[in-house]
Amino acid sequence: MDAAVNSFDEFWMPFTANRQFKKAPRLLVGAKDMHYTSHDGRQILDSAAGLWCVNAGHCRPKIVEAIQRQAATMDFAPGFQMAHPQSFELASRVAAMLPDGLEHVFFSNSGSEAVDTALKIALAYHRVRGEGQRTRLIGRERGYHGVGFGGISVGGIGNNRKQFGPMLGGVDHLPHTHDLARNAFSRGMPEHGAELADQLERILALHDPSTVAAVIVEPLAGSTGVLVPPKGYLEKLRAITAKHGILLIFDEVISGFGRLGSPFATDLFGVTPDIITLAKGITNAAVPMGATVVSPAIHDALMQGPPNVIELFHGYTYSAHPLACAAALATLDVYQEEGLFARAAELAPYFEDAAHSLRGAGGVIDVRNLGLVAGVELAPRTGAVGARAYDVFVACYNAGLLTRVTGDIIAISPPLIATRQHIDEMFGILGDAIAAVA
Ligand code: PXG
Ligand code: PLP
Repeated sequence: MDAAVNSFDEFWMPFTANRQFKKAPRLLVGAKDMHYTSHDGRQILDSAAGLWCVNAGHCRPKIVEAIQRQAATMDFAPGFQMAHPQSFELASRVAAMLPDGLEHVFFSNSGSEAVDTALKIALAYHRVRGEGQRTRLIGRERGYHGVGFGGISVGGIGNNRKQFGPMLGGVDHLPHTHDLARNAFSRGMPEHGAELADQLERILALHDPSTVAAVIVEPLAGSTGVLVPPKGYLEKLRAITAKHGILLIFDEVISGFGRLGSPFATDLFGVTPDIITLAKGITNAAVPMGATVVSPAIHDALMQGPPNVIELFHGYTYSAHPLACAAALATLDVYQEEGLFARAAELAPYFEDAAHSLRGAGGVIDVRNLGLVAGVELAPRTGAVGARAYDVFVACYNAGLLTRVTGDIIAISPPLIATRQHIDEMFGILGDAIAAVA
């Protein structure tokens, strides 16, 4: 396997300590099903589904062939005042998978773009209905909604915001729901914290509800380190937003496509938002794609005015790119044919037990889980937040396991094709690494 690199200087790596990485690079050069091949020829078990996105496992032939076929048939078709058939087919398939009330699909190329699209649609919707004073957006502390200016504005991760000035005006944030004192070592949804949703009423009273366009949350927060919603919390957010005519946006970029053992988090929690954002698993990550799915009320409100006038002045060169559509259609076939969402649900109890076997390991202050996602939180080293988990990540990688680390939390979210043996191996290597690193 040729993994020679002439120079590491020019490529500015995303969300990476570039200088540290380039001194001891970790390169991946191949992938198949549950494993990567590293540049030094090792098999690396993928407990992160890449970056929470390769839900059907790597290089699945059906998806590979669909992309190859599409690339040879029609590489690109303009999407403005033009279209290609697969874009309509995919939108119908995605809408059919989602609960009633989420029916119209706007395509983009990433979760960040799906989020910016959702925020823009929310503002446009209120304006077209004569409620243009609804301009405020409410996110949540520790929320991750990508890296666009809209996404970091409603996002709640300090490091992702501090370098970039004032961002969007008129944004406020709900408190996060992480509560180790009351909820540590919860299995599934934590008992405590539903009342945190009532903070929304406080924020609305401050700004007046009539100025607020939308509330956006991840139903299960992934990137910040796996925060499972407290029992009753999302229902409260839904009730409060509905009461005040405010749109509720669920960012399901991670929680969608089977990660929680249901098609989407909205199914599992039985709470239907007005807008949902998707990306990652929609194409099994084989081609970048994002999607924003809206209710008929939002769509229909914007389909007004003279029919020859563009209804929404928004779109990306690569919206509904033919290769992404081909990859997505094949991916949805694989999910369906192999029953992968049900498989995730079946595996979830075994996965939960395996994750919680780390309770009591040195420095582990919490294990939390839902579906096929788990977060293992370590006590930070004094004065060096994140250093301990980073060392665990490197130790795991050297022992043949890819994990994902944020702060002092290790996230495990394997492809949904994982076997019990893979799960044993994942938590075995992770437990050893935690013990070794200390
Ligand atoms: N919303 C949510 C909920 C996400 O998790 C995005 C939006 C942005 O998607 P794009 O495709 O623009 O990256 C995400 C992405 C991690 C990690 O392990 C998480 C994400 C991306 C990269 C790393 O913390 N989530
Ligand atoms: N910048 C320039 C100069 C462009 O011409 C375009 C698109 O035509 C863009 C940015 C936006 O690119 P995209 O549509 O791929 O987001």
